[in-house]
Amino acid sequence: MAAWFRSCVLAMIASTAACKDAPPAASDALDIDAVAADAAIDAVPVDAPKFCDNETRDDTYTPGMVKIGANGYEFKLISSTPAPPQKGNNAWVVQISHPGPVDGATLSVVPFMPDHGHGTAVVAVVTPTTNGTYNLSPVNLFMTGLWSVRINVLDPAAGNAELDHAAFLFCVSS
Ligand SMILES: [Cu+2]
Repeated sequence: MAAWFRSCVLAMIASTAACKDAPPAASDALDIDAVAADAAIDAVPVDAPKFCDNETRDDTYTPGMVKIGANGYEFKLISSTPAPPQKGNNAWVVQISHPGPVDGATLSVVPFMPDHGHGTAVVAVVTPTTNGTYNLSPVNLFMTGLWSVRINVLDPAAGNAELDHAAFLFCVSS
């Protein structure tokens, strides 16, 4: 959001200045908490608790985040849609490298809730693109809570024996 619009909203909340086309002076917004302003803009209650607020075991989603498997494969989460991952179906793009991009890999995707001891019946379809990149969809996180999404690189020449794996940990509130 444009800074001037944010400042404009802040000014409206504060009722300290008329909201004009021009950006208001910064002093108009000095007493307004930025979090409260964001919440007001999004029409979300400021202090609405989220299930994941106190979760500390999860990863912080960042586009391009990397996990290295025990056998040296690199798993890069290029993107998640939506981002960060949310409850329900997500579409992921991952890049596998070892050390260069690995095309033609056989991947499997295993979402699992460690606190509940279950996964999902919805199987992610793996669609290779180029440069070691694969589309995984849907990554089904159907329940609120902590999910481990394990990505396995398998060797079809050896009965799909696992070559390496990595897990991304995300908590979904809604
Ligand atoms: Cu569960």
